[in-house]
Amino acid sequence: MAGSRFDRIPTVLRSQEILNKSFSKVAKIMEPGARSFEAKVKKEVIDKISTMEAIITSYFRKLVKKFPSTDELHPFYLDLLDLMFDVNKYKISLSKLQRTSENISNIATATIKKVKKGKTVFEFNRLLKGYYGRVSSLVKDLKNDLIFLSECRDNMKRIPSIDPNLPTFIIAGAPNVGKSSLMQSLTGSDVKVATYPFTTQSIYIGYLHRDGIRIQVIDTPGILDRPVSKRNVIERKAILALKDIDSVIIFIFDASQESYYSYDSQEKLFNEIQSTLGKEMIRVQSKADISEQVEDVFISAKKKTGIKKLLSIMIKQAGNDSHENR
Ligand SMILES: Nc1nc2c(ncn2[C@@H]2O[C@H](COP(=O)(O)OP(=O)(O)OP(=O)(O)O)[C@@H](O)[C@H]2O)c(=O)[nH]1
Ligand SMILES: [Mg+2]
Repeated sequence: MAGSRFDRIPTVLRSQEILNKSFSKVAKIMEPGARSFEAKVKKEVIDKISTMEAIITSYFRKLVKKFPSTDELHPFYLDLLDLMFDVNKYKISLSKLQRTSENISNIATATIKKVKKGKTVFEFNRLLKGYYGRVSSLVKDLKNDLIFLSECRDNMKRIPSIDPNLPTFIIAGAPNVGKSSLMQSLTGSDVKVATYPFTTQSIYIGYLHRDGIRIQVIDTPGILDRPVSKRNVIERKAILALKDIDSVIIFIFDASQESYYSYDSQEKLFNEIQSTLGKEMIRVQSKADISEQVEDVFISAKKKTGIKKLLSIMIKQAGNDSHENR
């Protein structure tokens, strides 16, 4: 399976787990003897307050940092996330984590100040208890946000890792026309498999390097092989997210006897994909070894003919794209 670009998001603990973790750390704190019993307890209490603060705030800061901010996400990912969960709620939950983390720091600082001024063990313990109470309730207030973010993470990990900034070619065409065979000829073994959200399909993401350019090729079996209008709403939206990726479609026609689909119906699919995705399309005819030529670009993945011509078209296209991006 291909790693998702969201693989680095850490596990989201539950409120109670966060508290248990920090309480068990804090319980181990023991200061060596000091001038007096009061001085020893004072040191321990201060240590407990700042240790608890450090554990919890560093965890929340890590979450806030590792969950991608929606402002930085490419529209392709944002569109898919939007289908998976409430993106606004996601933003709010993350900012609550941020705010709680700041609150805990402030409370810790204020409490430590009071402890420093305090005199009696009774006072220290009362302040510590008060601090624990406030921190616990702040963390418990995040219960639903943490559960929600954990679900977001599970969903995000299922998104295939497509690099929207690379020159990209998406292979489309009716079933069995030779999409995967062409992919194999173009990219060799540098291919990752991923499931595409809301479809039962896998997509294959491959790379090739030519003239210092890295090119991404995506094979979409079962995704762009029948009219998008025949999909249910959510499947259609998931497929339409591909629109966000600046790409060119390599559309494969099969005119051989093997083909299950008439040339006419393949032409219809071509038009349908062109109008739904609104992308530039390269017409490629496959299985040259067993077909009569119809299209200009005529390849055989089996006999490795015509691939060079297609590659040069792709490289030219990719070169143009990277010029525009400069
Ligand atoms: N003779 C010949 N057969 C080919 C060629 N390319 C593919 N095939 C055959 O056509 C069949 C389908 O090839 P695939 O590459 O799996 O086609 P696909 O479009 O990926 O199929 P789906 O993913 O099922 O839609 C296989 O039996 C291939 O061996 C070719 O250039 N020449
Ligand atoms: Mg295939």
